[in-house]
Amino acid sequence: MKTVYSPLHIAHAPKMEFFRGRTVECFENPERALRILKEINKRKLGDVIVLPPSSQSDDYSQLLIEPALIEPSLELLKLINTVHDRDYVEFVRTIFHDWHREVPMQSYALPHTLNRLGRDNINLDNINLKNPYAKLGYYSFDVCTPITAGTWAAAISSAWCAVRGQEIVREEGMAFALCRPPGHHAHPNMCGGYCFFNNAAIAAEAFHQHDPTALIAILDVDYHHGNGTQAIFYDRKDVLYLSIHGDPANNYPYFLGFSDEIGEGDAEGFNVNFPLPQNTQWPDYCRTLDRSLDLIQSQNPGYLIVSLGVDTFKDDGISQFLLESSDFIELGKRIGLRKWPTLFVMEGGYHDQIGETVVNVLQGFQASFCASV
Ligand code: SP5
Ligand code: ZN
Repeated sequence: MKTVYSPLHIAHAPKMEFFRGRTVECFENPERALRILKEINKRKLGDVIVLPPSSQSDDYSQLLIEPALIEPSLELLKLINTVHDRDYVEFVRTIFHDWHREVPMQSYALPHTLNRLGRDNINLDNINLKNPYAKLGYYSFDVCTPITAGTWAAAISSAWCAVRGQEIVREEGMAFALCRPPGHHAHPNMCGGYCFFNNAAIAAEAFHQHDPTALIAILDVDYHHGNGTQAIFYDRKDVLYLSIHGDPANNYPYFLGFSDEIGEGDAEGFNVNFPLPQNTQWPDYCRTLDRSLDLIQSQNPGYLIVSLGVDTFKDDGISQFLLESSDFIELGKRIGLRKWPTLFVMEGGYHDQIGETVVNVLQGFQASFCASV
């Protein structure tokens, strides 16, 4: 299986996030993607396609010093704009610059006041979006998603990996987009959960543009509910979203991911949540996985996108499922058995075996996907 990767993710490396009321080092760090890349090469998963940083320049070192220089191609920007509001995209592009003028000593921007006041009948004309604190609070839904000078460059190249992966899936039936930062928590107009652009949703829109009649299924196996992906496709019956995750009653993101969220209007039934209790092990997980795959099968999908988080691993730093490393091989195999053209999009996973567990999924998939029946 081919991997799509961009080294520009390294430009996004914030120092701190809030955890249990304290500041700690970010769980979501460049090391994660570097570990996965290393394991892909070690186990010879397949070619790694390294995206050039931009249409203007091939010089990574300069872009890492001056990451704001990166400009997405018009094609990529258009795709991002099908999922995200234009003013939000502009916010991601410019907020660090605004913040830096206000707080020059602080290397990352974080909101302190979130947009909760008068939420539904707010008079937008009164809000001063030129104020960086107002702007940060307006476009964020949590305070664990710091923005740095390199965040825009990294977020753009992460989305690009997903779009390029999507092209490979249409040609070859499978691909792995090694996206970083992750995407599934990002809403049309809000960042959160370490996510800025919803890479899986952007890939889904790209599939849709090339093949408007095909049903696209998104199976989200990250430990956390993909609130962003759910929100983006909640009224769409051409995109079936299913998520298996830690019960939001006691887990991030707390306010979405319950089983009675089923989609709206004629898209009822096209959003499916499977919240599972903490300490869930493979036998229960696997039953839910097979149920999800059967549900997808019943809709005869044209493409599958897997939002691949491996924070379901037993030693993950922020999660409470108990999957073993070998369970990830089985997870991949069960998906591959279905033989749908499949794009894997990297999401979460915060432990030392992130490389091993990710490649286990991908090699498991490949083994059953390529096996003749
Ligand atoms: C992409 C992704 O996996 N994002 C996850 C964002 C989670 N951020 C908040 C983490 C809060 C963890 N709560 C820990 C409870 C410990 N018992
Ligand atoms: Zn997660």
